[in-house]
Amino acid sequence: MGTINYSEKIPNNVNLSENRRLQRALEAWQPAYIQWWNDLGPVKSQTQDVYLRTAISADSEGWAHFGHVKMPEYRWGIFLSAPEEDRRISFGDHKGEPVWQEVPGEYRSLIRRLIVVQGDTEPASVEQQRHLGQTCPSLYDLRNLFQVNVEEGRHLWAMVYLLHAHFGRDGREEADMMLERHSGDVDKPRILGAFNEETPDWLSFFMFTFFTDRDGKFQLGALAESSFDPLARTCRFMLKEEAHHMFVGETGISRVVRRSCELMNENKTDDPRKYGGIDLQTIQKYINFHYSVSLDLFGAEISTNAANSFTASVKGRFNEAKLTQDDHQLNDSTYPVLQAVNNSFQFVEVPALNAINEALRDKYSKECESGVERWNRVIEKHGIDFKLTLPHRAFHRQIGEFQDYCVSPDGRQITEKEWDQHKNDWLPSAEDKVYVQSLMTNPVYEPGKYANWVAPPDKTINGVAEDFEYVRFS
Ligand code: BYC
Ligand code: FE
Ligand code: FE
Repeated sequence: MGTINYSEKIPNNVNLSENRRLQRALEAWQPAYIQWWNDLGPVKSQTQDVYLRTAISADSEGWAHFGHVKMPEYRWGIFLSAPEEDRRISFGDHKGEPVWQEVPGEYRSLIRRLIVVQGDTEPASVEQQRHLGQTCPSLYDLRNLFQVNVEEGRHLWAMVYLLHAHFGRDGREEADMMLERHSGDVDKPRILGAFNEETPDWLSFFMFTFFTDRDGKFQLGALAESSFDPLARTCRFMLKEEAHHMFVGETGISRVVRRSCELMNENKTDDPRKYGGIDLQTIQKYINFHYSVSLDLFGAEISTNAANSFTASVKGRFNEAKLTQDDHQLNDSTYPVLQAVNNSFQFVEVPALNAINEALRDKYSKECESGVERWNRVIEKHGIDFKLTLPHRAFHRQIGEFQDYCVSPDGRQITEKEWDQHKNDWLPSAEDKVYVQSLMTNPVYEPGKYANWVAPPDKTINGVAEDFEYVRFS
């Protein structure tokens, strides 16, 4: 199962050559994908030779191989985690039954919709990040950007494989549409809000990989519990790659914070902007923005869609099979959901089935919280009196319970007038964005060198030397 066959046109570990029809259909989609990558993937990456990690086996050991790869020669493929023997459904109406190798007719459109939404985010993020290579703060960062981009491209392959293999003609049509919708397109936008926002600078990129890729982790974790086994196995493999994306975000922000603190201390100032750094207040505003748009990605707090997916045994909770606190059907349990009540917010117990999205969001928020604490330790270590925080969960929301409320970062319901007066104190203003981008007008291509606004990483990739040439230009 483990080894991936790279001698085929489409590398895979699903015995693609034994299913000629499917193989031909995917080989017909492949040129459209490559065309999309050339048109909307990383700009001017065609001549670059990048030190990338490539999957060689889907086993837990040895699935990654490091080496320089010419970007146009990168091989995207189809990799599923090994099947679990006699895997049983762990939740919902079908609990206890064997998992499904084919899609049950009654759940066809439900499952297809989830796969399409998941798949749509992957190429969207590549589109959002396509210009960043030209302003990279180092070769190390450039390499990480490309690593993330090629893997998101592969995640699209993962979903397209499922559509082609299990959904016939409408699956093929959905696969084609993945390359027709584009991030920020007025006529054919990407499906979910955050994926139509811009990622115009590296601070945004680090925020995106910390906050938005982490939504990916939790959504994939819920889909990895699915009774539709091919979906579960695909998501399990994707999750292994996700860890690195979030690492890029967490360490990226940490390095920006550290550099800002260094500039403040070296120059005895509380305004690192004077010395080409990013002030902690601006970092806070970026956190406020990216956290709030990422919270929206979990859907409405109270959702019958989510209840239906759970009851149908199609989308579970995070780590569903390992949860021990209930019967995995949630018929009688309740869950506290924050709601707007009389000018304030209060927790209200609602049927747990309807609060599946909110429960996932809560787990997500906890993890974000730990990241913020780690950044605060960096600030503390420099003896600076400043704390980064996550904004209140009702702040700046476009989806769900709070979408019609104006809320301050500390969770007060305010008037629209007050919101307008303060929004530039809470979210990145046009000036902040111009400033951040002004730091990043030129790329840093010299091995071992870093832009002034960001500290070098603590560790190199795969233990290489500090002045390693992660990217070569030809
Ligand atoms: N923007 O009942 P509700 C990743 C729609 S990220 C726009 O709450 P549900 C990645 C919703 O579609 C992970 N629309 O919905 C990260 C629904 O529309 P319909 C991506 C939104 O189904 C970085 C309606 O509002 N994967 O992998 O409970 C880089 C009613 O809402 C939004 C997934 O999301 C929004 N933010 O929950 C690369 C997993 N939120 O159907 C990659 C698959 C909601 O009534 N998707 N709506 O027309 C799902 O599980 C669900 O679709 C959602 C929504 C959790 C997103
Ligand atoms: Fe992804
Ligand atoms: Fe990701």
